[in-house]
Amino acid sequence: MNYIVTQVARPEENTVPQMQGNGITTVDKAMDVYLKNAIVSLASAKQYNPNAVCILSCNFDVPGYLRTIAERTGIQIHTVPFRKYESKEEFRWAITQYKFNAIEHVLELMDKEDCMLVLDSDTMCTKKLDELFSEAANSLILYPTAHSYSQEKRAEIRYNYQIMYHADNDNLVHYGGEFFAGNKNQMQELLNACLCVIQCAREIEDLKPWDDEHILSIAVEKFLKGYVYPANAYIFRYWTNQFYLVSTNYYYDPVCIWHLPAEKNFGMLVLYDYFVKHGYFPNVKKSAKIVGFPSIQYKAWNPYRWKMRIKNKLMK
Ligand SMILES: [Mn+2]
Repeated sequence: MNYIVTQVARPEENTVPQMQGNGITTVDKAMDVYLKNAIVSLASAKQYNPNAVCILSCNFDVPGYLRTIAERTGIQIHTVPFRKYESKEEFRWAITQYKFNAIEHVLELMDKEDCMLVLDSDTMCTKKLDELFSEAANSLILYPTAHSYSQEKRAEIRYNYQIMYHADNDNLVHYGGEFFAGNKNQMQELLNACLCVIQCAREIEDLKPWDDEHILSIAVEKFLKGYVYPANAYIFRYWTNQFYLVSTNYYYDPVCIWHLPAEKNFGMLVLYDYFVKHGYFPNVKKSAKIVGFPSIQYKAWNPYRWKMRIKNKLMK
């Protein structure tokens, strides 16, 4: 059995930068957006993987109308409290630690041969996940970000790693928190390693604010180095706002999961409305337009290249 898991935790205050403004005035409104995102994530996964068990883990009561849509789609909503894996509440991304509670809960439901895929709520699945689960049956798969040595967040993780474990060097892979996949044993080992790192982090006062990506990256470096395979063939983090970091890999050599952090309150809601109206999601090309991806059209005649193209033609 394959489990696909997404989680939404309710904070005291809404501190996520991409959720400021745009009509999001209360935590309730922010939770509505997150839940609609989570329904897109799991309903799209269910569309292509009807046999997978899709679980939405929440630490609060889901409003009735969203619960109805989720359950009609075959998404199970599980209430899981948020305590054991908490970060410090004043940290801006502390709420993302909740995914460890969700993982612990789903591990209890799994048999030995089952696999788990854990996703952020702001993701969309566009293909069958058979290959991903074949790989996850043998190995832990995590998403290495493309951040260089001094990139701000990676540098903070390196700093915390040094303070916590005084390692020979501070090099480590910065793993994204939007994707975890593996079989039951591997996910349990990863969770145990993460809990060790969390307990260590809680005891040190002067760490940089830490979240799931700190914990995960440090846990792998310290305890699971060499056991992790990269998820880059399966997921990509697309920044579809002014920081326009995108790719045509939604179409060519396509990844099966789109992570859309800048679309939480935009394209993801358009996809949600489309799904509620039609009962299925638009095809890849239309979905790509909705979330603001670049065209797949190759521009053969750009002004910097035309001379070479004419020359090459004449040489034939
Ligand atoms: Mn995300």
